[in-house]
Amino acid sequence: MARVHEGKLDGKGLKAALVVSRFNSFITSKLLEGAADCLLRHGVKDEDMDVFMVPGAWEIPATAAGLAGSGGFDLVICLGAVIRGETPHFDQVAGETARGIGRVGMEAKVPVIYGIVTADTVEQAVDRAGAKGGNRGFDAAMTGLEMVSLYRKIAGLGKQASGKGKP
Ligand code: INI
Repeated sequence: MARVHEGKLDGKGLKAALVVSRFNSFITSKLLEGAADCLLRHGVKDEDMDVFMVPGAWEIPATAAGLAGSGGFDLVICLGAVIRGETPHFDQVAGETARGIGRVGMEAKVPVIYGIVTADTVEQAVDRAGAKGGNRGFDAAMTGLEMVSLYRKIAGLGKQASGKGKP
């Protein structure tokens, strides 16, 4: 039987950085509430969460890169909202933000989580920020907790394979 490896949802002792855009703050403030709620419920201490506000989604990837490489955090959660109805250059902002966060995540040693709401209308965005469709911030934080745990398991397997860890 194959071995299955999965992360646990345990935030005890974790330090989390949350990068939050002020653009569409009526949405992003709800995403932040959802993410913080999730982290607190899973054992992350309030004093171990740091929130970094940026002007817009465009600024999120570079900020996340700095935080992920700082060595001060176990995970980085990116929260923003890009709404097509309000954004003539929706595709550029949404596309580059997604690509940027993805690239930062590939290069980082800690999980960098994509918690950006992209929506055609304000109503859709509101739905995804805690109204009808759940809260994308909460979901992003859950993903972050799981991935921290999985990365640690993978690192443990690596040490074991190279003979540096416990058998
Ligand atoms: N930033 C967002 O986070 N969401 C948007 O919908 C948005 N719109 O509509 O343009 C937006 N623009 C600002 C952008 O992210 C940068 O802050 C700005 O271009 C300065 O670099």
